[in-house]
Parts: sequence; structure tokens; C-alpha cells
Amino acid sequence: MSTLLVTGAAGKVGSLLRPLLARPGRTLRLLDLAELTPGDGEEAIRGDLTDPAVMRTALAGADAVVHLGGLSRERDWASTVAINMTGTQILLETARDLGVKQVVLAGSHHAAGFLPRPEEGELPDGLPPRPDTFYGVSKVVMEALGSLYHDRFGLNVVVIRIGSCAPRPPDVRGLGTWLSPGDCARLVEAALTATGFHVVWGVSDNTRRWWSLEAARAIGYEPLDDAEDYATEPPEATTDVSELVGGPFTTRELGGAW
Ligand code: 15L
Repeated sequence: MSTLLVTGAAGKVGSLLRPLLARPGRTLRLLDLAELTPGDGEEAIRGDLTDPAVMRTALAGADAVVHLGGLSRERDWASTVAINMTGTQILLETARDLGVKQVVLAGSHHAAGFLPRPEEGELPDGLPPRPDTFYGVSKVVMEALGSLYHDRFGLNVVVIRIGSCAPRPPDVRGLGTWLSPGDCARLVEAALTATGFHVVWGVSDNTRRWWSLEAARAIGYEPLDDAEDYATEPPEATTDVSELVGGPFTTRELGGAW
């Protein structure tokens, strides 16, 4: 039996992944601020991930953690620091202390949102961060913390720079940025077996994608989905005019709660 802690299990990505991460012989331990009813093979903990005591309880006896919790979009600076940056540090420090060596962190492409989109071809892996928001800065810090805890303490850490994880591409931009729930689960499973420290783009094998899949494939990710399958059913927005990776995040109010 193994125990996999999933933080933010009631959130958007957590709810999509929960059924897909279930395995015989694996207990899913679900942590969230919201109350969750555990099913077969699940445990639920209601609590705040910024509370070190809650994190200790959540990580005790776990074999690995998938950290999806925290703010998933732009908020004020103080909340972003407390929840996303300090919250991630508390998680990594507690994992180190309890000997939980396998860590998957839900990063975001908004860590690099001010990178120009390539006119053709792909953006390679390993580009330096260019955050587009305070939220993006928190994901840069997450990458830095993952690197630090790998280099100092030997934790295996994969940070996934998630594109747009949703049941289907949310808009025209999403035809490039979509990460299907199935591919997200495949990427998380690959990350759970990876050694070392890696930052990978989290995207399906979309015909219109502009991110490299090389680093993700190198840890064993095999995407099966392509957003193009939805291109014949155009969503509301029909144009994607942004020349930047972060799209609308690059122009909306910094620190605003949009
Ligand atoms: C993200 O990082 C957000 O968490 C998500 O809500 C989407 O806005 C996504 O980026 C995106 O840009 O599509």
C-alpha cells in the first residue's frame, strides 16, 4: 500500500485528477480547506495548508505528494506570499523532515507569461522565468524552492508549468495551451516516478501548442490528447490576439482579484 497526499483536492484540477489518480494499492489522502467525503481508497483531511501542524498530519506516513493547493489565479501580494510561497515552503520543509522524497508541484506557465510566443515552432524547456503577475511570481518561487530542496536535501521534485487544465479547451487560446485531465494525470504519474529536479511544460500534444514536450517526455510523459479535436466547436471567444505566453494575464490589473 502507498499513500499519496493531494493538496487542494477539492479545487479545479484536484477534482479532475481525483478519480484519475485512484489505483489499487494506493490510498489517496485528500487535503483541502473544503470538506470532502472520502470514497473507497481515500482519506480526507480538512485544513489549511499554511498551518505547519496540518501539513505535518497530512504528510505523516505519505510516500509522495502532489501539491495542487493554494491560489490558482491573481490576488493581492500578501495573500499570494502567505498561501502560495510560504505554503509551498512549509510543504517542502515538512516533506524533508518526515522523509517524503517524491514531490510534484503544480506550477504554471504564468511563471513565464511575458515570454513572447514563437511565430513558429516551440518554446524550449529551461527558459528563465518571466512572470506575468504576482501569481506568476509565486510559481517562480515554487520552482526555486523545488530546486533548493532537491539540491540541499535530495528530494525528487517535478514542477509542472501547467497550461490550461480543464475538461475541454476553454477558448481559442486553449487550443494551444490545453492540458486535458487525462494527460494531466499521465504527467503527474510520470512525475511521481522521476528522480532529480525538473521543470516541465504541462500541455497536451496539441497541434497548436507552442511549448516543447521534450523535458516532460524525458520523465516518461506520453500525452494522448490534442485540443484540435475541439476546434470544430468554437467556444465563445473566436480570436486569440496575445503575442505573449501569458495571454490575458499580462494585461489585467496586477494584484487585482479578477
Ligand atoms: C492558470 O495558471 C490558472 O490557474 C488557470 O485558472 C487558468 O487561468 C490558466 O492558468 C490559463 O491561463 O489558462
